[in-house]
This record gives sequence, C-alpha cells and structure tokens, in this order.
Amino acid sequence: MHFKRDTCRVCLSKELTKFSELGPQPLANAFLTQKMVEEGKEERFPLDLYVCHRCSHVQLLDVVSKETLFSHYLYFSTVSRTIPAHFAAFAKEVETEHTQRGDMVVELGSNDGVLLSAFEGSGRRFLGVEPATNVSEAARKRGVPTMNRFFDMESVTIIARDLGKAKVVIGNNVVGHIDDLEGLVKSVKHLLTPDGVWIFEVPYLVDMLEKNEFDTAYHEHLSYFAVSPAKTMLERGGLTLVDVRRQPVHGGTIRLYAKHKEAGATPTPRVAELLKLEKDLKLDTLAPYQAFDARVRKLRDDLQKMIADLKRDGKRLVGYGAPAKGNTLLNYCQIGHDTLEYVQDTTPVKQGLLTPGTHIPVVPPEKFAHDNADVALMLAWNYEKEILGKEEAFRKRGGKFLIPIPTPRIV
Ligand code: JHZ
Ligand code: ZN
Repeated sequence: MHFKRDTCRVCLSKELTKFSELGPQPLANAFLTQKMVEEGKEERFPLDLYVCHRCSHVQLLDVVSKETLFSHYLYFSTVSRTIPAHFAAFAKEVETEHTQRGDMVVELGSNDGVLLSAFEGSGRRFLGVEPATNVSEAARKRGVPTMNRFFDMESVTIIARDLGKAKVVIGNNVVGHIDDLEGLVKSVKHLLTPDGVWIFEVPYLVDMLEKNEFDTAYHEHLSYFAVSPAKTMLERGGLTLVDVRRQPVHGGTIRLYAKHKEAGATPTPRVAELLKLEKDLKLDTLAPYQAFDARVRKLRDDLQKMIADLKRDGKRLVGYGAPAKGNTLLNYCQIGHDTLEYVQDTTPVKQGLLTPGTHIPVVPPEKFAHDNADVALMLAWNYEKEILGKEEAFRKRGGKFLIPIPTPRIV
C-alpha cells in the first residue's frame, strides 16, 4: 500500500533533491475512532518534499496506494460557502466560453457533484468520474450522473464508446493526487474532441512557497505544480498549455487550459508571464525551496511558543475546522489533545471521529457556538474571510482566532 518511486513523475529524471521533511505523518484524511486508536492501527509514512533538477517539478516520492486514499473519502466540496460559489462561477465560464448546447462535459474527481450540478438545465451533457463510493452517492443524489471509478484509459474508453467525446474535461484539485501523470494526460487526450479543452485547477506552488503553506503537503498531494513543469507534463503527452489564470481559492490556485497540440492554438500572454515570474523567483534552483523550509521551521517554533504562552495564561484552546491540511500542521507542530480540547468541523462524516496522529475529537459547530473557548486555532485558514464573517458572536464576546499561515497571528 506504500512504495517509494525514484523518478520524477513529470520528466522521469532520477535527479531529485529532498528539501523538506514534514513527517513521518499519518494520512491526513484518515480520521479514526477511539477503537482504532486503541488497536494501534494507525500507520505513518514519510512526508518529504523533493524537487526535480531537470524540470523543477516539486513532488512527493512516497506513494500511498490510491485505493487506500480515495475509495472512501471524508472531504466534501460542499462543506464551505466559498467553494460552491467558486465552482458555480467556473461552471458558468465553461458554459458561456467553452461549450454549446449538446456538448459533453466530463469531470474527473467530481466529488459530491457540486460543480457539475450547475449544468442542470443548460443543455450540456455532463458526467462525473469519482473513485470514492460515498461521495459518488452524494453526487447521484444531487442528480449528477457519476461513474464510480478511477479516471484512466479504461474509463475514458467506456465513456467515449457509450457517450462520445468530451468538449470540456474538468479536473479540480485532483491532478496533484495522481501518480501516473503520463497515463492521465493520455487518457484526457483520448477523451477530448479535436477542438476540446482540458481545464484543471491545482494549488499554485508560487503561493505555497510565498505564503509558507507547508500544510498543503500531505500524502494525497503527490505534485505541487508550478506552470513550467505543468507545461512539460502536457507537452510530453501531446497537449499544449494555452492559458493559465490565477484564482484565490485554497491559498492560491492556478486554473490551466490545455488543448490538443494538433489544434495549433496560440497560448495567451498569461502563460509567458507566469513562466517569467517562476524564472524570476529562481524556481529552477534549490534556493527558494531551502528558504521555504527554513521559514516553515521558524513558523513551527513561533506557533509553539505562542500556544505555550496562551496556555500559561490559562486560556482554553480549540481548533476551528478539521481540513486535511490541518492534520499536517497539527502533526508537524506537535499540537495534540493536551493543547486543543476539540476541533469543530461542519462535515458530518468527520464529527465523532479523532484527528489522525493527534487524536483530538472532532465535534459539530454547535459545540463551539455554546462553549466559551478563548482561542480558536484556525486550521481552515483558507476560509478566513468566510469564517470571520460568520463567527462575529465569538469575537464579540472576546474570543480570538489564532491564524497560523502565512505567519502565526491573533485576530
Ligand atoms: P478545505 C481538501 O483539502 C482535500 P482540505 C483535497 N485533497 C484537496 O486537494 C483540497 O481540498 C483542495 C471545515 N469548515 O476545503 C470543512 C468548517 O468546519 O480547506 C472542511 O472539513 N467551518 C481534495 O481538507 C474544512 O474545514 C467552516 O466555516 O484541506 C475545510 O477543508 C468552513 C469554511 C470549513 O480542504
Ligand atoms: Zn522532472
């Protein structure tokens, strides 16, 4: 269920340098029951970040099997307000700029169907491909036809045979989860109509580095994309990167657009602009990665010190949000149940379970609302605006948020 690869997953070079060690860590979405803790079943795996010397792709080399990670999934895209709104705008763009009535849109890693549901009544045909059985069921309940399997050559062959080719293929926050990038690009190419476009979003490496977002790293995230290696990945598979647009979600994201090489499209100036930015930041050298690692160590020390001070002053601390990334942060900074009384999270399937590695109980938001905690560590810091907006009552009565990223601060 775990193996270590020795080649870059974009260019297959064997020359890679490790620049950060965040583990060993448990799997970030492997919330567990008390019984599982007692049975001592929890496994940890190295969480080491590498950069490739040839194509500069940042990645993990320790690969946990996709069946272990994604057959049953605890992340639902609909648990915030920010993400459904972001995806509604995404769907609108696909509808108005990239498709006509009768065209087909296929989404890989379609989760609970939040994006595709926006195509209902638009005259577009749509299909989700999602490996997790439980989230596929949620999507079907929402009226989104969903193929419950991994997206690969076999599934696209079935889709192309039974439904035809896709004018648009979408894949948000999923490309980084796939070990076999060569197979992925080949499968997308097979599924796209000759004039079709593949649109996908990934967290942007530049944002991750600049804002110390080390908690974006967990075993599900095998790749941490900059535009340059993404372009290499696409070109190796016969696609051309034709556009890229920065997006604010998930701490900073890029939306990439790729077409068949044979379509002969000219890339927008935005592609060259971001490639230049990456060159200016020297992402093709080791320096920015080593500097990131040093900042992350300092962040850990600063956060630990702030928490120790709050504890010494007798403050009651809890966690706000139980995102996957929060578990990287808690485990790396060694913040456990002795520090946080509980973590509140809106996701029903996480409630009642314990956080991986740190075993802090996950409770529903009502508990937090009626509790007089002093400080809430905002683990879902990527929703800062949304959370500050809805937790005015907590702050009015003197409650504080400790926001850990990009540098720990109290608001
Ligand atoms: P959120 C997931 O990461 C997993 P995570 C995945 N691997 C990925 O790539 C990224 O998304 C993109 C809760 N919450 O979105 C809900 C509250 O409790 O940052 C969620 O459990 N109250 C696919 O897990 C969590 O926080 C709130 O008010 O890091 C947020 O998870 C809000 C807004 C959220 O993704
Ligand atoms: Zn490489």
